[in-house]
Amino acid sequence: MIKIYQMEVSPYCDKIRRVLNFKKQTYEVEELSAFAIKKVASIGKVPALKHNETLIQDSTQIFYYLEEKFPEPALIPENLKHRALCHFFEDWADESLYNYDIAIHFSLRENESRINAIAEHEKGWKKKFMQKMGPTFARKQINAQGVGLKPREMLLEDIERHLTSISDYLGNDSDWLVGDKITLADIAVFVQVYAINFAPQGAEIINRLPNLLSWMKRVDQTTSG
Ligand SMILES: N[C@@H](CCC(=O)N[C@@H](CS)C(=O)NCC(=O)O)C(=O)O
Repeated sequence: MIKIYQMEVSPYCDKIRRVLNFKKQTYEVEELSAFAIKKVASIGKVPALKHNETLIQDSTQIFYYLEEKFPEPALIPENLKHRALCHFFEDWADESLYNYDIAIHFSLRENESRINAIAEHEKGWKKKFMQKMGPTFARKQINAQGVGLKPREMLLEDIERHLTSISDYLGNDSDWLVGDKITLADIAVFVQVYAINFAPQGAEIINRLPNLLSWMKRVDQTTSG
């Protein structure tokens, strides 16, 4: 039995759901209150995944565990250079792009109602607390990381540069980021771009990039449950 402990809105949880969908594995999800994550996951982050009696934390660790347990269809290329590129894409998506998802929603204060996607899973005072304080906590996180300190214009320029780079890298002749099959790289990058697309400024950029748009549709169709 596979169970994902998640917050639905988290791109890292989306990543793991999509990996399992692609591998045709059935799973349960348990939505965690932000206040309860530590009780399940010692590192204090979701996703965590339980497979039989084994608990794994961190989406990268979870991914490699799943790739080993359920090797077909593979999401890691055989070619070593492709494998390395896949790793670089995943790490860039997880460690860089993610911060732009948080920044576009919470540095740009007109988008901070995005917090409701998290708060709707809380009850009573926790819901009110999350609605009121969630944006402040998110800003604290990206300010400490650095992206949150960038002025609005610089932030949007950065995001445009990142998204345009994905689009240009794909060109109009590549279906996938690495090699000729879907890999972890596509899923890891897609979930972050998908999250950025919820902000109107992100959607406005994405909608100007036809190669990116058609790739997003392809990844979504291939990995939806
Ligand atoms: N490197 C981790 C990052 C996971 C992560 O940052 N998860 C966020 C949700 S998107 C989280 O659990 N935040 C809760 C918190 O920081 O309290 C992974 O790949 O799983």
